[in-house]
Amino acid sequence: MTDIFDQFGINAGYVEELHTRWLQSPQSVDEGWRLFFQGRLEAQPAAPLPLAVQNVLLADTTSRNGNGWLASASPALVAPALYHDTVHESVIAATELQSRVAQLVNAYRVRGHAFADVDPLGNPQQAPPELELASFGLAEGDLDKSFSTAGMSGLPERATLRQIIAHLSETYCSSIGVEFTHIEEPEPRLWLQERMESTRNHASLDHTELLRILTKLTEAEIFEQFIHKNYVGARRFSLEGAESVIPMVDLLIEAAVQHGIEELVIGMAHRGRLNLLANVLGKKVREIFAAFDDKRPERFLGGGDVKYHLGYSSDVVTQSGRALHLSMAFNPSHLEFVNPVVEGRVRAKIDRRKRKSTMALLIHGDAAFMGQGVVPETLNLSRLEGYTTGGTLHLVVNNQIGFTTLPVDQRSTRYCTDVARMLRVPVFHVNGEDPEAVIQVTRLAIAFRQRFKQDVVIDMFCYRKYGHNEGDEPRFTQPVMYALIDKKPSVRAVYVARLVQAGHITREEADAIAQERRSTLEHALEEARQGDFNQMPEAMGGVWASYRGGPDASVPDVRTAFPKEKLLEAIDRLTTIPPGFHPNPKALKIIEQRRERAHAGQPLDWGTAEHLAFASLLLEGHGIRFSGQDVRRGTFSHRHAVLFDSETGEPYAPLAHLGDGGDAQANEARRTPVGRFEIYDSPLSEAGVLGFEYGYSLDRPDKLVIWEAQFGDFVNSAQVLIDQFIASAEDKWGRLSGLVLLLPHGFEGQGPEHSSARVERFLQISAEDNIQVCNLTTPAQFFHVLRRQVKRIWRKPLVVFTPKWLLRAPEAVSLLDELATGSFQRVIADESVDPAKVRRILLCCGKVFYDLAAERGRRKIDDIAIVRLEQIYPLSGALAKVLAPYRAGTPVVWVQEEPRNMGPWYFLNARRADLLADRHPLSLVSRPESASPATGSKAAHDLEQRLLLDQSFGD
Ligand SMILES: Cc1ncc(C[n+]2csc(CCOP(=O)(O)OP(=O)(O)O)c2C)c(N)n1
Ligand SMILES: [Mg+2]
Repeated sequence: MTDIFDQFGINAGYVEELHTRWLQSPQSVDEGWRLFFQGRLEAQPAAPLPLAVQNVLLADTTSRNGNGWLASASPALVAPALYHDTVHESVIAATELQSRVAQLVNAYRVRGHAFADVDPLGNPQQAPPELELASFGLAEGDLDKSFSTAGMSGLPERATLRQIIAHLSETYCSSIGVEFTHIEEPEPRLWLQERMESTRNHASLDHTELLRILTKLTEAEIFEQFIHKNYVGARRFSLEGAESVIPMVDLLIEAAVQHGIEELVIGMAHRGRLNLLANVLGKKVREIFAAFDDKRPERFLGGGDVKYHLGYSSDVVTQSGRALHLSMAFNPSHLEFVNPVVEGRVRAKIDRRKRKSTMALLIHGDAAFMGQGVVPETLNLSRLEGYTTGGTLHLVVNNQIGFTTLPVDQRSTRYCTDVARMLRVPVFHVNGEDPEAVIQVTRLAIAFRQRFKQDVVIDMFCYRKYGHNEGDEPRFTQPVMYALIDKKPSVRAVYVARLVQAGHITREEADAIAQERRSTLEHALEEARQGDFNQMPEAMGGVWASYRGGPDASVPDVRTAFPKEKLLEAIDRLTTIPPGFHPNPKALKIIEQRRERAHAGQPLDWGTAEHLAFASLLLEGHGIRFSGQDVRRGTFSHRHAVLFDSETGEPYAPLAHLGDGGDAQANEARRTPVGRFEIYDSPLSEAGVLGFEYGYSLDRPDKLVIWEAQFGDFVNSAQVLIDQFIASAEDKWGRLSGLVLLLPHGFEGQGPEHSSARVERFLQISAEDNIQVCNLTTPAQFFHVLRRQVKRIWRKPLVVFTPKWLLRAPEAVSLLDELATGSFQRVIADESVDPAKVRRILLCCGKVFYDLAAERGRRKIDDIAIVRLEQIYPLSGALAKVLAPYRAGTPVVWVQEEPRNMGPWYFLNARRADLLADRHPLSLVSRPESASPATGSKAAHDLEQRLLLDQSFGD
């Protein structure tokens, strides 16, 4: 049949699909198609289509056969063609009419959402010209003619056009508008279509379920009203106008459990957060009220967070009796940045517990979802091997306004969710004033996610009863919108009226539910006023129970050496290539050299030390997860953690095979299983990927989790993650992370953008021992610092400014013995000079050490010491100890390559007394102040470098 399909051009795939259907059941396709497949009809050019129909066709032709519109058009349209010859004229006429109906059916599927009644503030639905009969060459007179309903669900085999339209209109144009015909694969598209058409997109709900929706709506409304009355003018970011969120998430929990989900991680912003915490997660209301009362300032001096950013977790017992663990992620004000963090957490939970199923629920605002770049960065992770979490459920609380900004000024797209169309997943637009429709899309969404493991988006249209917060006046900017909102009865009131009218409940019953809720809140308020409930977030338990935060000095350092024979054994394994694998010869040479040098006792480079740090941790049972742009090979070609077969392109990661083969007895004898090694080249995203890895580290303190920037400067694309999460999470939320950031840094004449990872910024946010900041000079130090990060029970993010040319510099090397002994040195003393003779101490970190050492050698100087500050933060007594042998008063000169206003200078100078124990004067050698980190001229760079050295050694 190939030739026959080919004549349909871009629709060939679709016709093939129809043919398969016809083979299975001839009646399942239109008569025209039956005749065609029987060979009794030929496809020929058709008359031009009415303009509106062509528009519909154009509206969704995103894929070869992904066009829902065409899904039941007859050959006449698909070719496009008309039929004649062997069949009678009247069959042609009937076929043609049927095909026009088919066009109409598909127009509803493709475009119905544009005319759905989803906006509680909107005008009544207009008759859409695109869906009018005339657009399809149909007329009033055809309404009562009978047509085949093949390909539709929920109707008898034949129905009148009138019935068909009523069915479609209810399914696609009432309180739910669905975008789904852009999904490319036929299976999910048809799956959804069948489910929606067979139910006319209505949830079937029994009396108990209706009452539950009402109860949840009531709880939502009364909660807001109660706070409004008792805490006048206080910010709570009311959910009023969007109360359906509460029954929605409540139902989601029930449905999730039925689908076998055991844990839900929720990321959301301010709007309605307190309401959800109280009415879904079961946070004690008295604690929320106590936070409004804010009576214990002494507990929060300089720390903690506002109440609507706090996280929470609980076990909720569902109606089925099964429990679901719910975690609401701590969240900064910066909208949407919590998304990748939640995804990373979910991935970590999935990785940790294998069989158990965890899902992310991200609740967004309409303005933020469309406006923030981290949204597509996160969406883009959803189907990537290293980052997928099996599908996220997105709920956009679309109150049709930002702070004061309306959609017309917010976006160039039709919907605030259009950014999610890039994933080709279903987007449900739903009227938030119709809670039952919200329930219907929620059920569809979770069933879809479970079945197809993809993201799903619910765009819940609603409104915002007050201003951005309760003290804000929305009528300055939206007088007309708010005149409309002021007149609206509440979502609950609308629902009560509907239930009463349908005879499901009486008004008295509805009032009783509200009254009961009010009394509960009254009681909680009394409790709050009598007890002591305004607490800092709870200390961490569970997987975090054996780890510590707090001051550096409160947790001992650890030995990080690893036995030499085991290192040699590891390097042998790492350099053993499986039979039949053809590595790139250059890469092979690099890794073979690693083995040879290690065995010969020759110095090892950075890449080797890194591999050995990883291997040693894996052998001790620790997992490693490493991601960033091009990290598998390494931007500077120094890593080669993954080799690629020269013939097949297949990857092979030796570190992931450390436990393979070998002596079976030895493997057996090994008490701890070898840890899992994962390394992923990430998308070209900083905020999204760093957020993901940070989130991952929150749930896997046992693992070494690393993110590497391509060049260090790119880290500022993820500044929000650094300021709002990595640096401050312990202070605000009591949450720890052992994440490692590797940031290539160093002035090598490559220009303004490839020199500086902005050391100064990290140091500015260094306080309370919140992070560790290191700029190292040897591979051994790198080995030990990576191992320390896992072996020590102290969990703090570690920022390592990593080298570029030092990766290959013959002087920046370490012996295997240095890995097999000792531990990380925060400061490296200068043992090459006699302290008694020293007249000046140069203090530095990172690469400039080698420039200084070389210059000192050239000048044959023996009375200037060079001391390396390997860990710049937290500062410790280590420097004072190293300086102790020098005479008090010996000048210390901080030498940095960075301009004066960058690098560690300002930070260190401000702490000079502590740093030098008041024994030495401190001065600076650096590049002059500069607005950009480095020059674009290599020659100018060299000149500057020379001046730096002259100043360091000159008198
Ligand atoms: C990144 C960022 N920029 C600006 C703000 C300030 N801000 C807080 S809420 C808000 C409006 C958000 O609108 P939307 O996303 O629609 O949520 P809504 O408040 O309407 O629920 C703005 C601009 C912020 N929190 N985060
Ligand atoms: Mg909004």
